[in-house]
Amino acid sequence: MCTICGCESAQTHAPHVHDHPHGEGDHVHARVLQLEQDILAGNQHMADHVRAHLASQHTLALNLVSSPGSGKTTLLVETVTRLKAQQRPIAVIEGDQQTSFDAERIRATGVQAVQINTGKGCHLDARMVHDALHDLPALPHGVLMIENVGNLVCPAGFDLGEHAKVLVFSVTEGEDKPLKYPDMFQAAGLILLHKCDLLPHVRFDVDRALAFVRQVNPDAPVIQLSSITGEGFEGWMHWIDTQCAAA
Ligand SMILES: Nc1nc2c(ncn2[C@@H]2O[C@H](COP(=O)(O)OP(=O)(O)OP(=O)(O)O)[C@@H](O)[C@H]2O)c(=O)[nH]1
Ligand SMILES: [Mg+2]
Repeated sequence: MCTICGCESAQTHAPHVHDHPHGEGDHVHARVLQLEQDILAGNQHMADHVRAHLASQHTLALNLVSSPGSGKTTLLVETVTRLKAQQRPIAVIEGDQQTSFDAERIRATGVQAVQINTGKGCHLDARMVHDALHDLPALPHGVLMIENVGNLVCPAGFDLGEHAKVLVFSVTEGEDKPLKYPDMFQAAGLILLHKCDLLPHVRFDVDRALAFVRQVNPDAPVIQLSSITGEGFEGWMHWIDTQCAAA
């Protein structure tokens, strides 16, 4: 169950509580709150375990989050191809509600990928990442890329044991997304302004978008890039290098 949007569990939705006799609503609320706290505590425990395991191997884990179709898989295909050429150990965990399309796109580059299908679920959780790691080789001094389910809300609240959330924000989404979905933008350690090759063709004011980003997250670096032209990849690969050195 998602503790943020309540998908897969209608019991978390407040309107049901109004059907109960006086006093019982409070009791239901308390139980729901307790359940949410237990789920998040369980996830945090598992995320800490994943993080410790990855740290023992000096493996950098990045959690790519975004709205659907912002270009995460295209970006990953380009990124893992470059990391592979540097002889860096690398693997990918792909999260989608359905299909193995994205894992197949990664495997076509010769890089190992595990596909997780969340069904009705709207995000990956740490248990899913933990279990997927059993199907991947160890990546000493390497990089584990995790592509989360396309969703700008719930993945913000779930630690997967990653070193950083990387938010892919494409110029086709409109400048206002940082203010509409502040939790996700606040949670990001890096923001990639993606599909910049489209800037001459779409109505998107980069300065306005960056000002909105700064309102909710003054610290995260922002890199403008395109997976089609390769613009900005130098900065992105350099950022990964510095994170690897820290890991
Ligand atoms: N112009 C342009 N198009 C891009 C770029 N990156 C990806 N696309 C296109 O954007 C669309 C979605 O790309 P995906 O990589 O599947 O996006 P995604 O975020 O992985 O999508 P989901 O996994 O479904 O959330 C495809 O048509 C890509 O060709 C880019 O840098 N520039
Ligand atoms: Mg994808």
